[in-house]
Amino acid sequence: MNKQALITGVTGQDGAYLSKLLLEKGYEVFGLVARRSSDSLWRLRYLGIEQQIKLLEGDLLDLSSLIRAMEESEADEVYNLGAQSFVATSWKQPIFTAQVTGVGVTHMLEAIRLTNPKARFYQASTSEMYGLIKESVQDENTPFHPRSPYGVAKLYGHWITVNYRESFDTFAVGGILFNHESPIRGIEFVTRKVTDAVARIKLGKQPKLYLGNIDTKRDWGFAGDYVEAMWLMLQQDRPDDYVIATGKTTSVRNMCEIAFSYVGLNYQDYVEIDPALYRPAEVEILLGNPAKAKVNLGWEAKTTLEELIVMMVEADIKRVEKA
Ligand code: NAP
Ligand code: G4F
Repeated sequence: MNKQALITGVTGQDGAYLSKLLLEKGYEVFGLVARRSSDSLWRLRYLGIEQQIKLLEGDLLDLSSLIRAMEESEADEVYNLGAQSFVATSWKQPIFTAQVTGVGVTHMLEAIRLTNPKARFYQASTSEMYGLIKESVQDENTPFHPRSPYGVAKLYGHWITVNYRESFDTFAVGGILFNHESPIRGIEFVTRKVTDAVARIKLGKQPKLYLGNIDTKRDWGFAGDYVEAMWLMLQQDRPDDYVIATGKTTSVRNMCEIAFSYVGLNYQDYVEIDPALYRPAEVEILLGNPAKAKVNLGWEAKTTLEELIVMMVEADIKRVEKA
């Protein structure tokens, strides 16, 4: 019999790629969708799967809607990807971020405990929890020191996941994912902001690109690779936490160089620094060690940063040409 999966955050980047993967594996996929006044299904359409997802209305802030979603989906696996996920916004809306990104995790765990305690639970934890890094390469044993209200909320979400595993024997895992991107990444995140600008500049529709701190470094991978790791974590004999990363780090500056040079431009001619885009506290560098995932899950990143950026620039050129 086919398995059922419930995905919160199904309209986001990872929700769309994970839905596609699970559909390919024969799952019945239910997606929790928060009520929005404008279209939020464009990513599911982009991947050609909108009609195959069973959408359930609900919100991580509303426990009763999560209980109903658990009952209606009869989910064997729950992937909690829903969050206020943009770090910069978390200083402007710290309480909202704490509620959705932090306490929302407990709402989902409670809904599982009250309806189907045997359901397996994936929590979208993050490398942002390392923040002011304590080790030059971060793994599952590296201490955390979050640097944003988002990171703090995610740390709560991570520990409540561990706590339900230890308290109630919930099959609950925390995937500590480093930055991952794709052509359907939100435009506010730096990779997509850059690839979109490269397309517009190349096609004569935008003169400059304004960025904040371009000397920070991130361990960037492709979202399509990373959702495979989420699924693998829930197929193991016992629940555990895993770092998912490429093991390589690159500065925003170098990422710009890769993107602009792909269309024959020099980033230095177009990128301007806007101090207003600097963050109150910054995560200077992230670099993950995915060794445990390789050994236990047989997972490793397949797509290089260069391949990822080319994929994103090409998709943005097509979009801008069509617009
Ligand atoms: P995303 O594109 O920003 O998607 C976030 C999703 O959460 C959207 O579907 C959004 O719905 C939904 N959401 C927001 N508030 C909600 C609420 N109150 N109730 C229910 N759903 C709500 O994020 P992503 O990049 O796919 O990331 C997925 C998850 O992984 C997030 O939890 C993120 O924090 C975490 N993460 C991401 C990365 C990364 O590099 N991408 C790395 C580590 C961890 P709307 O579309 O309606 O707004
Ligand atoms: O693309 P970003 O906004 O991603 P950030 O802050 O690393 O967070 C992303 O990855 C986390 C995993 O580590 C996720 F948990 C989180 O949900 C999100 O998906 O910024 C990357 C870097 C930062 O250092 C930022 O200061 O780029 C720098 N940056 C420089 N100029 C900029 C800009 N970031 C953005 N968004 N916009 C700029 O103009």
